[in-house]
Amino acid sequence: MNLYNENKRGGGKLIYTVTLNPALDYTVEVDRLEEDKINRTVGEKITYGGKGINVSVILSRLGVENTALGFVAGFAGNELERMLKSDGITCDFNHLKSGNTRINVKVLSEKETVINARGPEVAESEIASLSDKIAKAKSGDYVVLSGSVPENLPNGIYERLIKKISENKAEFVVDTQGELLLNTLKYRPFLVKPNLEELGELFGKDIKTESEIEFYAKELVNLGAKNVLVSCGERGAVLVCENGGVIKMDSPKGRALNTTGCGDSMLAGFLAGYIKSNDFNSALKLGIACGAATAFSKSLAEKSEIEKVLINL
Ligand code: TA6
Repeated sequence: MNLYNENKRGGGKLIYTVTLNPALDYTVEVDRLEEDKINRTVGEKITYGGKGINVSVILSRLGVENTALGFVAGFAGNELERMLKSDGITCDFNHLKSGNTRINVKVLSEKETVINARGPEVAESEIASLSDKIAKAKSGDYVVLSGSVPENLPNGIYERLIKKISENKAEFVVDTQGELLLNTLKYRPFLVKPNLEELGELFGKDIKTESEIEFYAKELVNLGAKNVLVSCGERGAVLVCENGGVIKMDSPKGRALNTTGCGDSMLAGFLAGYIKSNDFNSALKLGIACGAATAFSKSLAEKSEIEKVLINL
């Protein structure tokens, strides 16, 4: 199945992902997590992480040429880059002079506990250098701004990068939360992808029903987003378009083994699908397939796993 135009150039469009605060994800499994106790693991793994990086990995596995940009630092940053390059991911990271790329911890037991670290300090000169790289994106290209930002960077950092992107008429996509996301809307992002919890947090609401999802997604369109993709885990996703169109798609049923990177996989699949077909329905279908395939896998889905899900959608 030709998931994606095998012509790597994707019709001449370039995609850059920007992960200002990437991570190594350290996932440990314990039978029953007990506080104030020594908990012994029954399983552990270290994977590359960070929202934009996960998008780059899935895009690459779909055969979509892209470059992963962002800040890496220290031994963790070097290892992150080594792991990505050994998996054939094209990276052009800025190596910071001090600090360490964060190591996020996920503890799997009867529940799932996630501890996301803050990340290294980033100097102004490094921001300028990254901004120059992003300036290469031209009309028809896409820049995906994804994830949290290191603590010392102002919440306006995304706006600063967006101004550079917009100068060259490239499109941009945002997957982050709170004020960081809201501040980008006036610049007309092609797509924003909050999950259900993030959408609710934006409006101080506990959003549950489909009509609430649709209502608040439309609020984001009214605030400037061209398209809003709300990822709803095993419930699937809702896409609200600037022309008023709404597309809802259920996620296929299956045994969920992993939640890390499902939203990032959905975003990557949607973008890959849209660039190939220029059609929101097929884009959403590929996005749903990627998100579900990652959920059904122990880590980010391989192309074969995505194909298996897609063929049954
Ligand atoms: O979406 C998955 C993931 O990228 C994990 O790899 C983990 O590193 C986390 O999200 C980072 O999210 P944050 O919002 O802190 O950038």
